[in-house]
Amino acid sequence: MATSLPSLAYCNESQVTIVGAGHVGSALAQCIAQRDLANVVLFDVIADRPQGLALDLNQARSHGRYGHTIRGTNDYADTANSDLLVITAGLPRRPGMSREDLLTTNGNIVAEVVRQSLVYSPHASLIMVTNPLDVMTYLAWKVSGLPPQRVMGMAGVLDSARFQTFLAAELGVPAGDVAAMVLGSHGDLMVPLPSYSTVSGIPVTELLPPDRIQAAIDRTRHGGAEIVSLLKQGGAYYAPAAATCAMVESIVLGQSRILPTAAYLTGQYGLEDVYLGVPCQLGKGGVERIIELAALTPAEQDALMRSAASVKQSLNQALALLLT
Ligand code: TXD
Repeated sequence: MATSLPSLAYCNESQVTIVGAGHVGSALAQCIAQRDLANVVLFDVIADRPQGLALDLNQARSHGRYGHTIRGTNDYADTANSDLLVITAGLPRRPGMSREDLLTTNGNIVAEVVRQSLVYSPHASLIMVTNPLDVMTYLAWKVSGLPPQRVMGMAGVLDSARFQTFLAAELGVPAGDVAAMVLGSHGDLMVPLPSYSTVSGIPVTELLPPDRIQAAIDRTRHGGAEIVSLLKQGGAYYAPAAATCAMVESIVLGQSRILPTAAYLTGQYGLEDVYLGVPCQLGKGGVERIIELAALTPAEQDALMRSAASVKQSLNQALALLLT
């Protein structure tokens, strides 16, 4: 049984289903609710958990002014007619585990939840969050049969936020003044771009010595693992939820923001048939435009190639494992 309270008449009627009411899923529901972006359905296989979270979130509403509904359910039928599906279902990393260790387990979960959710919401777009991100996004796209513009992955917004945080700390400036850019895969081979990262329009390469930029890059690369090892159980969820919420907002409100997104490449950056983090314009139709940065250095372009090669290798491994 789904829990429900009525929405207010002024609200836009977009519906976002979050599949996986775990740490990231529930924090994302809260973020969407607090920004009053859309009606939210929280789905999970654990009996009663999403219903309990939805009740809790509904009771938090009395202190805010948001009027969309938040429902929790274990029945896919209650997710019907969603405009956007956010998939966070799967297992998170435990200390010492790589994202690739999650390949088969999460591959099977992702394939199942994508198929099931699309039965009830065939017109939805899809944001993948489950790790290993770039591989799971490709898998979700394959299983979905949707045009690639409607299937994308969240990682670059989070990795850029981490880079932004560490650059701000190095510079002693508010993190909000830093605009940072990280491309490539979600993992150790991500590609932070200092020359495309700025503080009030000034490239950080003009503000920090190379060794301090490198320190921020290294910490960004291991930003997820640093939190996993501190928490001992599970991984980061507040920043991942906030990053996903920025993508949800741009799509649901048709903002057409440019956000680093795992998108399907068809020749951009010399790469094809792979999902990889690149700057994209996100709007009502999903990925509206993929932006090719014209001034990558040869080292950055090489790093992007290495990143893509590693994603393709994991993808082939995943497809082989899932098909046996
Ligand atoms: O940048 C990024 N993309 C990421 C990715 C940042 C943070 C977390 N990242 C990955 O998201 C992480 O490695 C995991 O693969 C997912 C979810 O992380 P979370 O921390 O939220 O994991 P939880 O708390 O274990 O929640 C997962 C939920 C849990 O409630 C399970 O019961 C549910 O997923 N689950 C399912 N729901 C629906 N259907 C099925 N089959 C299912 N299997 C598990």
